[in-house]
Amino acid sequence: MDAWRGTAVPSLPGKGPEPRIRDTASGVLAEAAAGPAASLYACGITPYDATHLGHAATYVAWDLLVRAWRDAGHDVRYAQNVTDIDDPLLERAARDGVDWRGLADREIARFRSDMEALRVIPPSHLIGAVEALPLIERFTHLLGDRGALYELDRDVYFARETDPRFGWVSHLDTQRMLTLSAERGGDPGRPGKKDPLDSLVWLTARPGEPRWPSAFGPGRPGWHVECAAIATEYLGATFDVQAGGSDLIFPHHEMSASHARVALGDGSPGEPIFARRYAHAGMVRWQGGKMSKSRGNLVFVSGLLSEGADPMAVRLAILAHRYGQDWDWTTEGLARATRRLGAWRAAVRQAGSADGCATAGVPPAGAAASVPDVRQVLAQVRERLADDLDAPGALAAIDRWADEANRSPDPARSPEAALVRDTADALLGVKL
Ligand code: 5CA
Ligand code: ZN
Repeated sequence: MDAWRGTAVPSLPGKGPEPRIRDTASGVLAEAAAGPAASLYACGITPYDATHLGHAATYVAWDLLVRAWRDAGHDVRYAQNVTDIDDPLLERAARDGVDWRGLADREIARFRSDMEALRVIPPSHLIGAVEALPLIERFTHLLGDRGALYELDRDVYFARETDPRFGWVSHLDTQRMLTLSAERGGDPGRPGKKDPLDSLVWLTARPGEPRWPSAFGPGRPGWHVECAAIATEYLGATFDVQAGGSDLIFPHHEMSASHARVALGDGSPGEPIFARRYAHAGMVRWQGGKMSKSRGNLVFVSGLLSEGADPMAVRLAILAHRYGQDWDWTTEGLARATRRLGAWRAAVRQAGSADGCATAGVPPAGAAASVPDVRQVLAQVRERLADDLDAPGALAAIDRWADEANRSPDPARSPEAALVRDTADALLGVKL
C-alpha cells in the first residue's frame, strides 16, 4: 500500500558517526547496521483506532535511527507492516457496527497524515497483511516443509519445540512467557495444543469473519507469521534491526524471529537469521496507565493537531524523552516543548537565517564569540544520536546555542543559524 509523503532532508557538512543502539536480545550497546546498506523492520499499526502518542513516539524513535543512518552514509531499506486483519480490528468493527475494511482504511489514512505532520520519513515499503497474503502463504509452506506445523480443529499452529533457540530475544522464563502470551493475543490455555506457547499461523474461517482461500483452507493469517514473512520478503532472511514497542518483545518478536529461524535457517547454532539487533521503545503512559487502544486512555495525534498544537511541538515533546524508557505524556510536557520550539525559532530568526543556506558556507570557528561554535552543535547532536538515539542530549545541544543566540541577537550569525536550522531538520526532523 502507499506510504505517506516524505519531505526533503537537507544535507549537512561532513558525516555522522555510526549509530549504536541498545540491543534487547544481547543487552549490549551495539552498532545498529552491519554493512553499507542498513535495513530496518518496524512493526506497524493495527488500524482500529487513531494514532496515539505511544505509536507516534515509537515511529519517531525509529525515524531518528533512519536519519542517523543516512547521515552516517548508509543506504536505508525500511519496511513496515500494517496489521489490517486481526482480532482487535474485527472486534472493534463488530462493536461499532461498521465494516472492518472501511474502519482499517480510514485509520490507515489518518495514520499517514499524522506521520506526515510529524515529519516521519516514510518506509520504503508499507505492506498490509491482506496484500501480503500470497507471501505469508509461501512462508507458511516453508514452516510446513520443516515439519514445524500441526493442525488443531483445522487451525494451524507453529510448534515452538522445532526451534532450539526459542527464547533468544526475550530471555524470559516459561511462566512469564505464559502470562504474557495470554495477555497479548496468544491462547496458552487452549486444549489440544502440543505446547501452550505454540502460536497460530493460520486461523480457519470463523462464521461471519472475512476469509481468504489458501492451501490451509479458507481463513486468515496469524499475527507473528505476518511480520516474519513481510520482513524477510522485503529485507532478506537477515537484516539489521527489528523495532517495536516493548510490549512486542514477547510473544511477537520472539515468535516472528523463531518462525524465520525455522523457515529460513539451516539450523547451525550461531546462524544470524532474522534481525541482528532488536530495538524496543518504552511505553508512553497517560493518566497513570499505558496508553492503549484496549484500555481506551488515549491522546491522539490528530486530536492534538486539531486543537491547534504545532506538530513540531508534539515531536519535540516526544524527543524530550529517551526512547527506551517508559514515560508519561503530560500537557505540561507539550507546553514545555512549545516554549522550546518558540525559543529555537526565535534564535534562528534573530540570526536572520531565513534565506541562509548552511551548505553554502560553514562559518569559521569563533565567528560569533559568545555563541557555542556552531560546528560543535552539529557534532554534539550527531554524537548524542549515535549513542542509542539520545534525543534529550541532542535537544540540549541546540538549547545551549539558542539560549546564547537569543541573549545576544546578531544578524552576522546568519550562516550559523542556517546550519543549526538544517541540523534540527535533517537529524531531529524538527522544522524551524
Ligand atoms: N500491528 C502490531 C505490530 S505488528 C501492533 O502492535 N500494532 S499497534 O497499533 O498496537 O502498535 C503499533 C506500535 O506502537 C507497536 O510498535 C507498539 O509496540 C507501539 N505502541 C503501542 N502502544 C504504545 C504505547 N503506549 N507507548 C509506546 N509505544 C506503543
Ligand atoms: Zn509486527
